[in-house]
Amino acid sequence: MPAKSPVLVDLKFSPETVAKALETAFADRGSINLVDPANKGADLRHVDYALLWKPDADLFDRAPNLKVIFSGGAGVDSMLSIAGLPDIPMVRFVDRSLTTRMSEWVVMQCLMHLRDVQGHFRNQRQHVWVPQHGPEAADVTVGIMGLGVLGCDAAAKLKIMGFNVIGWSRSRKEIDGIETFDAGGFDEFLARTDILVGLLPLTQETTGIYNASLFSKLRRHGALGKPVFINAGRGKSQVQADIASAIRTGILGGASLDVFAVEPLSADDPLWTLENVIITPHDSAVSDEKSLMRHVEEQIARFERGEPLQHLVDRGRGY
Ligand code: NDP
Ligand code: OXD
Repeated sequence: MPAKSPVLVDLKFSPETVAKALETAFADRGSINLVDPANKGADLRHVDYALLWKPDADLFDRAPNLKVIFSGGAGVDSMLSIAGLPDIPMVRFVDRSLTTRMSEWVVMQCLMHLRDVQGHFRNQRQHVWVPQHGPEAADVTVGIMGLGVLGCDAAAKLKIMGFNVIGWSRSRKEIDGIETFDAGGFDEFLARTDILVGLLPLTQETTGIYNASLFSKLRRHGALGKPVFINAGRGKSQVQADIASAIRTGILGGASLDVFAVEPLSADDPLWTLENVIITPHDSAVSDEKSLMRHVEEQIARFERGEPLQHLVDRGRGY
């Protein structure tokens, strides 16, 4: 039997992190850790499978015989924009742990705004005692844009916390206990939303979708007084100047942002210091490297058994 081709791994983790995860992965075929400077010039012509996150543009010239590409992340916008990307199947990362972490972040942000945690922090710093009597979750409607793997899980967990949850996606979804909308119902969806949660992939259609016009259509005078914007999808889907301006003018009462058009967010960006804006450094749901390797092993095993790959990227749709 011919030897199995090693898996090429080029991720944006440190060489040590990748080496550690590879210690227990791909035992039957081996791997090439391209993050390790010692392997920079490795011969990649015989490689069938590559696990990648934002690789160098010449990688596909160096590895011309790839059969499947595995994305190191759930979002594939940066992978799809690489020049010379071969026309072979691409599998994105779908994982229980990543999904769980994202839902933790989304639920936490919704609760932070519901219970005005920022206001309590301000009072605490000034040693002032101001009990608040805000609304309960059931008085607040969370509208989720993107009802995919992450949006659906977040919706279910927000429901458990008592929020009224509605959702919007390209194709209309049937989800128990959650009212759903498609493109035709966009304005109605926005008009009902107190807290908007963005869990969309970045595509041509979703670039700049979170903008001043959208913010102005969110429900005003709901239980929170002013609407709140939360985004953990992709930064280029939001117009950051519009977020800053909407916060300053009171169109938005707050925001939680995990993703930015340019990352890291520049130290002098006004978003850092705006009242009621919570910033996290794109760590709402970091891919766990061991889970990532396990997921690739499972998909390669399926592929080699002749079974269909799961979580395939649709290049036409862009996600
Ligand atoms: P999925 O592909 O499972 O879901 C995407 C959802 O977005 C689908 O419901 C899809 O609609 C909807 N959608 C896409 N385009 C449009 C559009 N033009 N109009 C309306 N709805 C649209 O993705 P995931 O849930 O797994 O992940 C979502 C995104 O989250 C990723 O692409 C990534 O950018 C981001 N992410 C961020 C992380 C972070 O750490 N901040 C971590 C992981 C992911 P339909 O169902 O009809 O196809
Ligand atoms: C992803 C991410 O897409 O971490 O997985 O942003």
